[in-house]
Amino acid sequence: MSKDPYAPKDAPPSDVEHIKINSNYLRGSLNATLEDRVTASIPEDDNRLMKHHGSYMQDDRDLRNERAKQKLEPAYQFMLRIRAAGGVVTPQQWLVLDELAQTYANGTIRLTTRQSIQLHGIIKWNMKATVKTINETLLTTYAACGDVNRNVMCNPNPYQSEVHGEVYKWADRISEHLLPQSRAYHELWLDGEKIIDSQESVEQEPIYKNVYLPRKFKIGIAVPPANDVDVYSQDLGFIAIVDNGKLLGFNVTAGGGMGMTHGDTATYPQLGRVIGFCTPEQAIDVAEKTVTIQRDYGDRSVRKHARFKYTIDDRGIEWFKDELHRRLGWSLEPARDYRFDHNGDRYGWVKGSNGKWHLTLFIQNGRIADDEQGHLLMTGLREIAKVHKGDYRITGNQNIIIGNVSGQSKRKIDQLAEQYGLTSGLASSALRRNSMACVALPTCGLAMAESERYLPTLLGKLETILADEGLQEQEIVIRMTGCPNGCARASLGEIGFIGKAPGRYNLYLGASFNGDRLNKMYRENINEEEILAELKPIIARYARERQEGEHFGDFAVRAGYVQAVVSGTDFHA
Ligand code: SRM
Ligand code: SF4
Repeated sequence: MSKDPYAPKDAPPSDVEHIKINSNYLRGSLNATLEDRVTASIPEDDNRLMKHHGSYMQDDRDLRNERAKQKLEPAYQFMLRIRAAGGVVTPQQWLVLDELAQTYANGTIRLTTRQSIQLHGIIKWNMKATVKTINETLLTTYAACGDVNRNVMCNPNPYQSEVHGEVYKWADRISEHLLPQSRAYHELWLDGEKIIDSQESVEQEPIYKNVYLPRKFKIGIAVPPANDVDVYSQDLGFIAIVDNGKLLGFNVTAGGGMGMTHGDTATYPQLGRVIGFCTPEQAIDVAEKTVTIQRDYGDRSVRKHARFKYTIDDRGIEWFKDELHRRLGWSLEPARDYRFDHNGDRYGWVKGSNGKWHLTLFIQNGRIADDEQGHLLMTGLREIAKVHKGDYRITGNQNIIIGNVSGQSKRKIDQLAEQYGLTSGLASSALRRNSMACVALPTCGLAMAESERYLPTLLGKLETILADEGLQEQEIVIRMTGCPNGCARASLGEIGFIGKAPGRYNLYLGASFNGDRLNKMYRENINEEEILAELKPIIARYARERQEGEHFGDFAVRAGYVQAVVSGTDFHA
C-alpha cells in the first residue's frame, strides 16, 4: 500500500483510506466490475469509489428475506444522486430525469435535503446509459457523494432579489472550484479516453491530493432572514450580509454536522460557529483552505470521528481560525450582525425583483410520484416542464419551486399545477408543511426504522391532537430519520424522531424554529402509542401556556421538558 502522508501518527488509516489511495484517482476496478454480468452487485472496494461518482449500491430491503429464502442474491440496485448547486435545473433537464426515472429507475424522483435529485432502483447494466444521459443534459453526478465536497446549498429563490442571484453564483463557483479533477468520471461514464490502469497516472488532485478528504464535506449559503439551508448544520457555512440590497460578503460558520451513532456519546450533532466575515471574492479561498485543513488534520483512522466538526472540537475553534488565517495569508474580519427567522420554506406564489413569479410547492418528503389519491406530481411536473420557460429549484426542505414564470405564463402554470394536484399540499396543516423525513426503507441500507413511508401517517395523528387544541395553524418544525445519521437534520427539529428499531424512535424536543439550537432527547426507544401519549399533554400545555409568538421548541425548553443545547458537546449531557 502507498504511504498515507495524512494518516495520524498514532493509528493506522482505515480501510477506506487504502481504497482511495490505491484507486488510481477513483478508478479502482469499476470499469470491469460494471461490465461484469455474473452479478448485479459490485465489490465493496468499488462501491466505496462509486460514491465519488454519485452512486451507492443498495438492495431492496422489502425483498431481502424473501430472496434469501429463495437462495437468490439480494435485489441489488443503484441509487444515483444528481448534484446541482443551489438545486437549480431547467425544464429540459427535468424532462430527461423524468424519462430516466421511468426507463431505468423505479418510476419516481426523490428531491433531497441538500437540493439534489435522486433516482433509485437502477440496475447495474443500466448505470452507464443513465449517467451518460444525465451528463448529456449538462447535469452531473460527480462528487454528489463520497469523501469530497458535496452539493453546495444556497437559498433556492435567487430571483427574490438580486442578492439571491449573486449568492447562487457564488454557490456555483465554490462548487466548481472544489470538484475533484480526476478524469476517472469522464472515462468511466462518458466514454472518455482509455481507462488508465497503472498507478503511474500523471493525474493530480490539487486540492484533495490522492487521499481525498477523510469524510464527506458540506457547504451551504444562507440569505437571512431565511435559514432554509440550515447553515449551522454545514461543515462550512456562509451567511450573506446584505446592506441596502447589496451583498457585502458573508459571515463564515465552521464545524456543523448532524450525524451520530446511538449509544456512542463521543459522536453528536453539532452546530457550526460563526468565526468572522469575508467578502464575496474571498469566499472561494476560505472554502478551499478550510477543505485543505480538514484534508490534513481530519481523522483518517476512525470514520465516525472523521467529520470536520470533530477536527474542530478536538483542537478548538481558535486553533482552526489561526490555521485558516495562516493558510489564507490574511484574516477574516469580525462577524457582522444578522438575524434568522425560520429554517423552513415559504409556500405559494411570490413575485421576484426581476418581475418574474415563483411558485413554491410542498412535496411530502421530496418524493415525486403519481399516487392513487389523484396527486399526479410526476405527471404534473412533466406537463409543466413541457411548457415552462423558467426553471425548477429544489429547496433544502425537499420541496420544489417552479421558478421564473412570466406574468403571461402564470395562469397556465397555475392551472396545470391545480389540475394535477400539485398545489393540494399547500393546504396541508402547518405541521406537515414544516416536516421532513429521510428516505430510509426500503432503499437505505442503514435504516433502523421507517421514515419517509411512516412520517405522513404519524403526522395525521399529531394533526388531530393539534386540531383539538386549536393549533392546526401553528408552525412546528418536525423531522424524522430512520437512523441517527441525520439525513433529514432531525436534530434541528422542534420535534425530532430518530429511528432506533422497527416501529421505535427516540423523541427529541427543544430545537429552535430558526435552526440555531439543537434538540435534546426527551424519551428513548418508544413506539407510536407512546409517542402520542408523550406529546399530547405537552401540546395541550403549549396551547394553554405559550407566550405571544413563542415557538414550540422554545416552549419545550422554557417549560423544562429539555435543556437548551447550543453546542453538540452538551447534546448527551
Ligand atoms: Fe445522508 C448516508 C440519504 C442528506 C448524513 N444518506 C446516507 C445514505 C447514502 C445511506 C448510506 O450511506 O448507505 C442514504 C441513502 C438513502 C437512499 O436510499 O436514498 C442517505 N442523505 C440522504 C438524503 C437523500 C436524505 C433525504 O431524504 O433527502 C440526503 C441527500 C443529500 C444530498 O443531496 O446530498 C441526505 N445526510 C444528509 C444530511 C443533511 C444535509 O447534508 O444537510 C446529513 C446530515 C448532515 C451531515 O452530514 O452532518 C446526512 N448520510 C449522513 C450520514 C452521517 C454522516 C456522519 O457525519 O456520520 C450518513 C452515513 C455515512 O456517511 O456513513 C449518510
Ligand atoms: Fe438512511 Fe439513516 Fe440517512 Fe435515513 S438518516 S436516509 S435511515 S442513513
